[in-house]
Amino acid sequence: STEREYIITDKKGEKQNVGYIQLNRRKALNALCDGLMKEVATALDDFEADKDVGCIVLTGIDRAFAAGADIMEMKDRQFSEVVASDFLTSWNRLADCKKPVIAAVNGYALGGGCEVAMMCDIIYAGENAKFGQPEIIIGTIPGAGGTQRLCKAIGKSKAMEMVLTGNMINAEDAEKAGLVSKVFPVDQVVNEAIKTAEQIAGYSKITTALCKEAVNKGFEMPLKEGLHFEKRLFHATFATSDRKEGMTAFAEKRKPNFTDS
Ligand code: CO8
Repeated sequence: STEREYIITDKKGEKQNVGYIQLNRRKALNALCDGLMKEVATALDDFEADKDVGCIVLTGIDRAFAAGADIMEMKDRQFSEVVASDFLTSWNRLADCKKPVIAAVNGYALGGGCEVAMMCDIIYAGENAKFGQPEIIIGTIPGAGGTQRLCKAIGKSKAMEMVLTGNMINAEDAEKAGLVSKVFPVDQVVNEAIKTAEQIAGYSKITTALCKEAVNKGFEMPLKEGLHFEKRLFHATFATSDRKEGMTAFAEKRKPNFTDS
């Protein structure tokens, strides 16, 4: 594994086909400072370029996935500065990742931490996880999806309650609301995420990328357009060898041998 200043990266799974990123800024409960997000972006670049990696797991430490944007770094900034530098827009690197990303969340996922989890494709949570958008408490509002992705994930009333009160919800409620797909004991979340990631990484990487793109586009399009886009991507799979191989293998009652082409 490679230890950088704020993160640890590694490759996991029996076939070493899972990219692993651990946020590791323990002293500040993984507050997402500029340096940390830059390291995450670099790690994503590396894993996207790595032909063996088929899925990525993003996790934190037991106490915190991430306690938000770095308040110390933000507190003295002015409007003119944040606008001119398009402050925190680089975080979109995660949402734009073509390979599937699973967030394995233990402890606090607050503010930007909750938003980073929501930029991932699947969220697994440990029993101690706490999700919240507490920006209102410090005089600002969510700026990376907390008023948008959260609403789409759990509906308006629950999302409004969270962003207007700043109150946290626990893992069980997050699962009930549909924010996370599964809850596990704290010491098992990462392994479970890696297991699912290995399963996903076993499929054709072209197909998983198209599948992810179809789901995500649906959030941005009217249903009719989304269905059209989906249909075209479905048609596009017929231009791949992996589609032919997958269906042929089924007919021949054998395992497919995908070549990502
Ligand atoms: N930023 C910087 N430092 C932090 C942060 C943070 N978000 N959260 C915790 N820390 C630091 C603390 O300052 C403390 O440092 P030190 O030991 O040097 O005093 C250390 O981490 C441990 O924290 P606590 O002592 O507070 O630990 P507790 O167990 O008492 O409390 C909490 C844990 C509840 C998580 C508490 O730390 C807390 O409330 N943190 C702030 C949570 C928060 O408000 N997050 C939202 C930040 S705003 C945001 O994310 C806006 C996103 C906008 C994105 C826009 C993108 C375009």
